[in-house]
Amino acid sequence: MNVRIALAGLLVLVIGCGGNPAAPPAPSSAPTPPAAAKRPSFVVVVSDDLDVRLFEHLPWLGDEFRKGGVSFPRAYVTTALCAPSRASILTGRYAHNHGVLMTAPPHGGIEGFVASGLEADTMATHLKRAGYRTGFVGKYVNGYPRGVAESYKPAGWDYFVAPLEALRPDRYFGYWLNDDGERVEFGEADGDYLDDVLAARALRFLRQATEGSDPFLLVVMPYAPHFPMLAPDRHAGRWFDGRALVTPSFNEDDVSDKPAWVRNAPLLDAAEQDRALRQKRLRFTSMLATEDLLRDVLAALHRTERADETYVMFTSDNGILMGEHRLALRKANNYEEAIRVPLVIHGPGVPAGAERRHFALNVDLAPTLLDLAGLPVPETMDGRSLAPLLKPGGEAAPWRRDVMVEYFSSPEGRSSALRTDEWMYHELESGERELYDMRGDPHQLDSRHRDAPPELLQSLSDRLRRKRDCRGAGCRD
Ligand SMILES: [Ca+2]
Ligand SMILES: [Ca+2]
Repeated sequence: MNVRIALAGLLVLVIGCGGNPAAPPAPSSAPTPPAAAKRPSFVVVVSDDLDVRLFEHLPWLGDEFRKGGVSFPRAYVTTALCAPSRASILTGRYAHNHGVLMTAPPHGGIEGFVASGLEADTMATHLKRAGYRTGFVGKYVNGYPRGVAESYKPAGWDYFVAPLEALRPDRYFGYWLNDDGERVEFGEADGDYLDDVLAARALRFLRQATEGSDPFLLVVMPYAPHFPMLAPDRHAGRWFDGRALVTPSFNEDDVSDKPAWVRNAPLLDAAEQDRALRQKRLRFTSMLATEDLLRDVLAALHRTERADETYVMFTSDNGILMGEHRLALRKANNYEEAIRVPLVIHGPGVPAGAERRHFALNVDLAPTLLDLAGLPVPETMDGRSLAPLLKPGGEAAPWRRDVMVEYFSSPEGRSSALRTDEWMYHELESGERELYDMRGDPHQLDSRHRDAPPELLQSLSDRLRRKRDCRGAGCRD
C-alpha cells in the first residue's frame, strides 16, 4: 500500500516537473530513487514585528528551538515594514524591485502587490510548478482583501487561509477569515484566538499534505506579537518583566547626534516608559501562542515519515522600536531594533546549535527554498541561497560583505543604509546622515557622521549608491 502510494506520488512529481532537467527518472520499474533525490519539504513560520531581543528571551523559541538548527544572529530585513517585507520574503526581491513600498496604496499594500504582477513569481509559484503542494496560513500582505474578492487566493497556493484584515484590522478576536475560499466569522471566545485558529489550519494542511508523497511548502504567518499584542487566556496572566528587554538605547538621553525626526521626539515620561515595559510583556505573552503553534506543527510533522526531509525555518517580517531611541511602536526606519530579525533553520544535515555570523536577508528565503529543492534560482531574485551556510563547515562559505536596507515615504522618498561588519551608514531622504561604529557602539548611541574621516564617509556613500538601485546579481555581493 505504502509503495503504491509512493509510486503514485513519484509519478505526480515527475509530471509536475515538466521538462525540468533536475527531475528524477520516470520509469516506474526503476528502483526506488535514493532518498537524497527526493525534493525536501518546507515549513516557514514568519512572526509579525518580532525583534531579536524579545526572541532571545522566549523560553522555547529562543532556546531549545534556536539550538536545534543553524541560527543567524545577523539576519536583516531589507525594509522594516510588514507589507514590503512580506512581499520580499515571497518574491526574493527588494522593495525597490517589487514596488510594494508601504502598507497602503498607491505604492504598497495588497493593491500594490497585485498590481506588480509578482504574485505569479513567488516561492509558491516556483515550487508548485515543480510538483509541490503549497499552503499559506496567516496574515498576507497588508490590506488583504482590499481590491480583490474576499475569496481571493493568490497564484501558487493550493490552500490559502488569511484574515480579511482590511475589513477588521488589528484583531486577535472578532475577525473574518478567508478559510480557503469560504468567509468564516470568528467571535470573542478564547477558542477564537486568531493564532490558535491559524495553528489548527496549519495542522489541517500538514495532515493532508503528508498523506500524499509530494513535497510540500507550508508558510505560516501568525499575528503575534503585533499590536494589540493579545494572548489567549492560558498565557495572558504569565508574568514577564519587560525590563529584561531594556537596552542602553531605551529612552536615549542625548539624541543630539541623531536626525531631526528623532531629535524632535521628547524623552518618554514615567507613564510612557511604563507603557513601553507593559507592552514588552504583552508581546512576550502573545509570542507564547506562536511557540505552541510551532511546537504543534513540529510534533505533527514528527508523527509522519516526512520530518527527516523537511526544512523548518523561523523568522520575522521586521523588528520594532519599543522605547529605544525614545521611539515607541515604530518600525519603517533603519535602526537595528527594526531591521534585525531572528532567523533559525532546521533541516536534514543542518548542524544543530551552529551559528552563522554571515549577513542573511529576508530576500534570501525564496532563493534558499528553490535551491534546496534543486530548482534554478531566477536571476531576477535579489537574494542568494543560504544553502551553502546550512552545511557542516558552512561558516567558511564565501558570502556578501555588506547589506543595503531601505525604507520609503514615497517612490522618490527613500532612506537607505549600508551595514558592513564595522559600520552602519545611513543616508536619509532629508539629506541627513548617520554613522555608527557597530563594534564599539552596537546600540547606536553616538552617530559619528560629523567627526568621521571624509574618505570613510565617501567610500561608504559610494558603496551605498552602487547598491541602492541594485537588481539581481548586483544585490548579492
Ligand atoms: Ca510586521
Ligand atoms: Ca546619543
